[in-house]
Amino acid sequence: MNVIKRTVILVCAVLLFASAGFANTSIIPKPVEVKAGRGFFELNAQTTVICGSDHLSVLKTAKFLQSILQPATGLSLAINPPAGKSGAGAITLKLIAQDDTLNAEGYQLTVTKKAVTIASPTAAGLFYGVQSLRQLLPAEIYGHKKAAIEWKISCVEIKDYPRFKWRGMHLDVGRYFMSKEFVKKFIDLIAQHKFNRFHMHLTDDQGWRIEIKKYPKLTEIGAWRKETVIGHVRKKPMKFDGEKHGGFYSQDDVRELVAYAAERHITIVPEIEMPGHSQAAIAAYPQLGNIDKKLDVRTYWGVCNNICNADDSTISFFQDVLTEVMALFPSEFIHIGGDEAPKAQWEKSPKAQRRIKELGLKNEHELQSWFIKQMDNFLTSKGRRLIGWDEILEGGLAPGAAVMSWRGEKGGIAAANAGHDAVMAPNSHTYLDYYQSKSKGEPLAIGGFLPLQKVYSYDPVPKALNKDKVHHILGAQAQIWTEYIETPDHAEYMAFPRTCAMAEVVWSKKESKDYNEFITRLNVHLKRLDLQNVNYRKLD
Ligand code: TNX
Repeated sequence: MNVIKRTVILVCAVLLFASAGFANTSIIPKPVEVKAGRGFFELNAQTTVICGSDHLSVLKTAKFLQSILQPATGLSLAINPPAGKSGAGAITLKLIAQDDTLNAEGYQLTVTKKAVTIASPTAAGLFYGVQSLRQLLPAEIYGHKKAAIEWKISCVEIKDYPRFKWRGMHLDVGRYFMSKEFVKKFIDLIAQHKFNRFHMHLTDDQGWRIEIKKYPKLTEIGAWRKETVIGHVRKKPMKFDGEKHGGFYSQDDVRELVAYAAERHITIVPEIEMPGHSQAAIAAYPQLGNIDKKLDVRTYWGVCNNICNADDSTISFFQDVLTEVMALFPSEFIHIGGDEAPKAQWEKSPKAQRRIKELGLKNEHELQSWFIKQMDNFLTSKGRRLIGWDEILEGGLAPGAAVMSWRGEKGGIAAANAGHDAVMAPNSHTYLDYYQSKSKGEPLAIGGFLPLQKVYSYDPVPKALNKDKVHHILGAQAQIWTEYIETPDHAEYMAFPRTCAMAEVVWSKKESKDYNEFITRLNVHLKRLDLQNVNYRKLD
């Protein structure tokens, strides 16, 4: 068949499909199964939400649905109205038994002319069904103001469930503090994309961002730096802006964010860096360091030699910090960083060398590994699990530890082969601080090149991994490091639309991924982001 004939047939097929009243859906991440029906359900003042009343979590999802439909439609849908007043035009949320065809976070969404039904074994699944339902409505549903349009939902049958359990987005609030309001907006956006982990990088050389009651100087001193380097650190001599930068989340702020995320079925995974990336902590409490010189909160970027010592008092210090962290964050996994801790100061420190001998260790890598093991034992004894960047493999992995593989896939593969869980976060495919295009107009970035299509192409299961170890790959995560990202607008620019691609990496079936088709849906989806004032990067 020649190209012209093929094109004509395709166009006819599309027209036929459209004229028969079947709708195209543009849901991101792409659902497992979508069967388009005929006709539509209309949302109007008579529409009600039915959810039973036995389960608080289901009622909460119903209220969430009501709240997201209200601004644009102007309707406040009645939830569980008195008998007799319901029935026609209802959206029903219901819990069902889990079966083999639907994993715990899966859902079924059925839209007929008369009713909408979302069914799932869990409240999380119902929530994802609600997010899909929202995407079936006209994009205007995402607007903050009332829009005078007909709220039609095309009839459809969707069966959907995620590919991975860990669907993560990370945000570095250490380099630049990000306001609670922006963090909430970010949580909202990632929830719309069905992510379920939000990794908050809370501490770094340039700032400590979480109030710790036992050690108030961490935020009194550690949350503020006197100035920040201007431009790329590679450009020498470095210039500074002379302006104070900083901020932190009080424990009340943290509780508010954790609850906000939980309502959206997102677990916040807190990260407290140790023993490296800790200069802000050392500036606040100099006894944590290795050298006599007084240190400031760091004012420029890059791997830093000033790491913490491995004294018992330092171990206790971080365990105290983790105690407060665990009281605030219910997450099973607590991230202890562990990356980029150069060993130069330990090599020179008589105390560190004595420690290595005392403990019968071979070298400084084993000392770091010993340090991390103290945290692993501690977290495990409290019923939590440790996760750290792949450097925690060096010098031996702590027994319960999970690995976040950032320097490519090697760390994840090694961890899985050793029977540990891993989250894939390779800088090659998931570092959203890298340039997204080679065009001259891009804002200054740390470096690298990670276009949308490359993010989309990522498969979190490494090809080199044996089948019997695949279950150790919990999922994957995209990172937003903020050395060169000072404002929410800029963070959104780097995050979107690459986060939309990442959503399909961790949710959608590998076999169903098709970049061109994704772009077609993305073009619809971007309107949703527009209406939420997301400063995404426009497609080329
Ligand atoms: C490496 S990824 C780091 C971060 C930087 C990032 C910049 C990791 C565990 N460490 O401290 O912000 O590169 O891309």
